[in-house]
Amino acid sequence: MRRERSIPNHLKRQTGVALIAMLLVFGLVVILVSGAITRTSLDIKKTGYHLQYSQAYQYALGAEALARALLHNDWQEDQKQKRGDHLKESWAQPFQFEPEGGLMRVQIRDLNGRFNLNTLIDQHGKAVETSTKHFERLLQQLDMPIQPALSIIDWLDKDNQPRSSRGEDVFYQSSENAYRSADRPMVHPSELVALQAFDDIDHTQQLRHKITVLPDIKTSINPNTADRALLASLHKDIQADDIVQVRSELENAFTSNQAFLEHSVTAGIDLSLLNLDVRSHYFEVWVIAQFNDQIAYLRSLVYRAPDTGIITTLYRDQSRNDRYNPLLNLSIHSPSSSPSVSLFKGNP
Ligand SMILES: [Ca+2]
Ligand SMILES: [Ca+2]
Repeated sequence: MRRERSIPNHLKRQTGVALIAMLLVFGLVVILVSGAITRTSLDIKKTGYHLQYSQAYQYALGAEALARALLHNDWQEDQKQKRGDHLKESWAQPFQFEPEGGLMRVQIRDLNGRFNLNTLIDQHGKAVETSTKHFERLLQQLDMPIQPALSIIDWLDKDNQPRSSRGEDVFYQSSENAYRSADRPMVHPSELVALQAFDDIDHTQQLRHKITVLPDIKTSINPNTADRALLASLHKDIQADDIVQVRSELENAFTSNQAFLEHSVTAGIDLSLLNLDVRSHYFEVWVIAQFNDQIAYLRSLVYRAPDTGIITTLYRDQSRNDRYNPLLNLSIHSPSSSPSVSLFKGNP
């Protein structure tokens, strides 16, 4: 009888080692391939998000272009009808569009209806007394201390002589994170936080809703769009509530500077030192645009030239979570009642 030859032990061990090695290689290949698949899938997702965000941002830019067209058309109508700018005009109403796969919400704000902090200094970087007094009256209207006006002027003016205990380098360099005062016009309203003029952060936030900073130190205030507090700050004898009521009753508010200055609401009040104009030139365009899951935020500062109506975008800010974004807490009417595409007619 033939006996089967048994496999020698050393050969059995070698077969086992080869099997384990093969399994290890196979395992390694599986890990590498699954890693590559995961990375590729993440890359595809990332690219997808990026493309969606790009589309959302393009929608935001489209919304800004629409706002610019609206403002230019308004200028043309103002020229024809000899009127200024007021809050019942179509540019002042928030609106919403729903393009394919997305959503665009837009709100235009008139910045000539706010106090421009940069008007506190002149072209030589020196404080302007009329503006200082005006700003102090505004702070009083808002039940705030007036001392911070001096800190703000210290931040803006060219010299390094403190007008207040919270001003100039001597104050900012004693901070834990030392820095220096700007000594030039502000470029963003958030500088208000850096200059620490107010003890109470609520005052800083409250003031942000009332002020602006524009790249022009001689801007005017529009009595048709200024709010009650700003109107009341124009002069100690002015009755802001009367102005608000009268302008809301008039079809086109005050249609000229003369109409405002000769109206009974300003009778006997000398406003000649103030720079008032019922036509507005600086606007901010707030946009929230969505495409699929991605949302783009945009705040654009635009300038409308008074003689040509040509609109120039001066800067764009894409900050998310901006607490001053008016669109975040706003109910907006549907696209069916929003301005029509005829807006594009006559766009510069
Ligand atoms: Ca207008
Ligand atoms: Ca200074």
